[in-house]
Amino acid sequence: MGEAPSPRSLQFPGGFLWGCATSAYQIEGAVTADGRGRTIWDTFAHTRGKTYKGQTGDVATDSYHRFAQDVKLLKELGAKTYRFSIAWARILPQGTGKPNDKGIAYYDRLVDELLKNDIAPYATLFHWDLPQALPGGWQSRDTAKAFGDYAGLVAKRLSDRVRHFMTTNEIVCFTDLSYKSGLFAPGLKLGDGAVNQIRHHAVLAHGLGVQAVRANATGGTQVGFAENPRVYVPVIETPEHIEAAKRAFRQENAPFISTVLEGKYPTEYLEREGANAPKIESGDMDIIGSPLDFVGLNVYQPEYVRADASKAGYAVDRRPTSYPHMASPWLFVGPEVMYWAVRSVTELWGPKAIYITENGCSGEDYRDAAGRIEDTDRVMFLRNYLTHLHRAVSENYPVKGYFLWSLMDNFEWVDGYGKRFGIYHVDFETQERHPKRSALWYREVIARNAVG
Ligand code: PNW
Repeated sequence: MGEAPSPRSLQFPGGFLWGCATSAYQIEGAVTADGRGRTIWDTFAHTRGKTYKGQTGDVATDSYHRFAQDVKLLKELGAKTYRFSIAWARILPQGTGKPNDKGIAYYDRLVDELLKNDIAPYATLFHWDLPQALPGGWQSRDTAKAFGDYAGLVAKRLSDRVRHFMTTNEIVCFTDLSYKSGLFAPGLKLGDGAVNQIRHHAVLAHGLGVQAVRANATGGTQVGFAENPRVYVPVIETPEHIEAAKRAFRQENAPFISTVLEGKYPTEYLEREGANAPKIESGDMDIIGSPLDFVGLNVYQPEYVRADASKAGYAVDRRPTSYPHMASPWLFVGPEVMYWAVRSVTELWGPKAIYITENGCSGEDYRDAAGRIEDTDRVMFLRNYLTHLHRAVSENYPVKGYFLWSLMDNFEWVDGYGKRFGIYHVDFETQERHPKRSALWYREVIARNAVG
């Protein structure tokens, strides 16, 4: 009695891949260096009133110049892997056309530095920074085709060293948040028909990307995508609520992960959208449903669901106003979401492998007089989420690795530098990086391969 559970009881399997994640526009800066083309996020962030205090990714954490230092941070943690993204506009400044060798060279340097330090590179091909020059952006079907060509080019140049590619990051964010609510670049508010078509172009781009990576990569290269499905936690773990959670997961993510992993749009979605349903060309669904080597899940906040007598068979509960969240008001704390994300995807579609491609939280971190950053709220958050990931692993769900968002504080999109997600603190005046308590804690997790 009174004994704390031994960390050994929360041991992860040997070879579990611990890492951190970032994305290009959020960290690189150097937006005009070496021929990089303009992206829709450059334009958007420079448009008055779009981001917190008008902040932009012009400098960010200056990782274009400081990548070697960032790799040192990863090394200090003992990280086995690093998920970063490649800026399409560095590789193809106009989105299509002639490759920019200087842009590719940056990723050569980054990848070589990672490998020199025994850190496995996991590269996302598109994390929202769409080249501005592509006419119509994701409204155009040609953008999907352009993405496929870009993906093939990157695979050709990097797959001798990068063995894992993710096509897209969070399709719902660069479609719905960008073209429906207008919160993200390019900030449009289009109608349902247009939005469904944009979503179609996005899943098509993913599929073309998968095929292009396969066609151009050296053998053994794995390809998947990183999605942030809405995840449903059964209010009580009874068979009827568990069944409700599974149904909700498939229906509420219908045009995204469900369509990709089934290779067809769920009928209920097409019926619901009626005349607004996407126009599909012959062959599209086979491309969209291209088999994947792994599924990446970005896991943050839960939804609670219960069984219900309605036709759908489930009802999503409204969150009480007292429900706790982290510094970002949308980031509700619900560690069980980690387990249910993995279990729902496995039960619905049985992917070969799952990675948690993002998980982490914002906090109002500050350096005290002694220079310490005691982010005990983040440690609490991570410890609890990882405990539930451990449950998934110990029930033999095929989770192979975990990427903490984020390695360091960075440009948090519309929240600018106002929301800090890093386990390393960044002083944006001096670009100095300092470990927060959570970095020291994560280093222990990695060293012991266990949550403690
Ligand atoms: C993810 N939401 O975005 C992104 O992949 C990262 O680039 C980002 O920095 C990180 O999470 C933290 O926000 C999200 O509103 C953006 O639920 C919004 C939401 C979720 C994830």
